[in-house]
Amino acid sequence: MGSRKSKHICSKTELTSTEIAEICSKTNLPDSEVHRRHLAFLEQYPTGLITREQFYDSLDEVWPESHIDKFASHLFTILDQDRNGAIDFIEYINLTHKLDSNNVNPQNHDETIFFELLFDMFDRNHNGYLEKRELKPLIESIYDLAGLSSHERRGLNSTHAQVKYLLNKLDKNGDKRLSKEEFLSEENWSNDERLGRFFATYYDVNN
Ligand SMILES: [Ca+2]
Ligand SMILES: [Ca+2]
Ligand SMILES: [Ca+2]
Repeated sequence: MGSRKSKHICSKTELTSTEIAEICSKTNLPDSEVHRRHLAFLEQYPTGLITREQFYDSLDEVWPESHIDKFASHLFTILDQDRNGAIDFIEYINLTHKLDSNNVNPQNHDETIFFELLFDMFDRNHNGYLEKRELKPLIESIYDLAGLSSHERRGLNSTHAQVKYLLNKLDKNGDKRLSKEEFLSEENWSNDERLGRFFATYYDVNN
């Protein structure tokens, strides 16, 4: 992981009318609501940008007992779509709106949207599949969030064993990678005690 410092810190406090129109069309929010959320965003982030450091701090507040660095780094990477080292309002609202509209909250156990987010976070080459090398950091991040010690990451719980198990259980068409459909299939998860336990690891952190 790179440094926590953002590369270019300037500011972005104004939205152009084109940007507002784009946000409205993407989120289906009326422009009055976009303005309201933008003002609230600026109140919290007066430069109009969330730096990497601020972002990590905000996750630290959500998961105070966890090692969030790797997870935060993955999440930051998918949010910072223009790769300028900071999250602006447009990048921010794309995600928060999606989360709001599905009423997602780890506490609500609304698994689908969270799993979808996980999928997008770890499909690093954006080919629509989770390959073995992408599943490894996914599992490590969940372990980090759960604060698992290295001692607890052995044997059946080793990353290697867990990747093998995930693929074995979820890869229904046998192409050695997980499509979004395979990854999100509720049937695959709910009937499997070990998978259930693995993701309970994540939920335990939040309860
Ligand atoms: Ca950005
Ligand atoms: Ca991929
Ligand atoms: Ca597959």
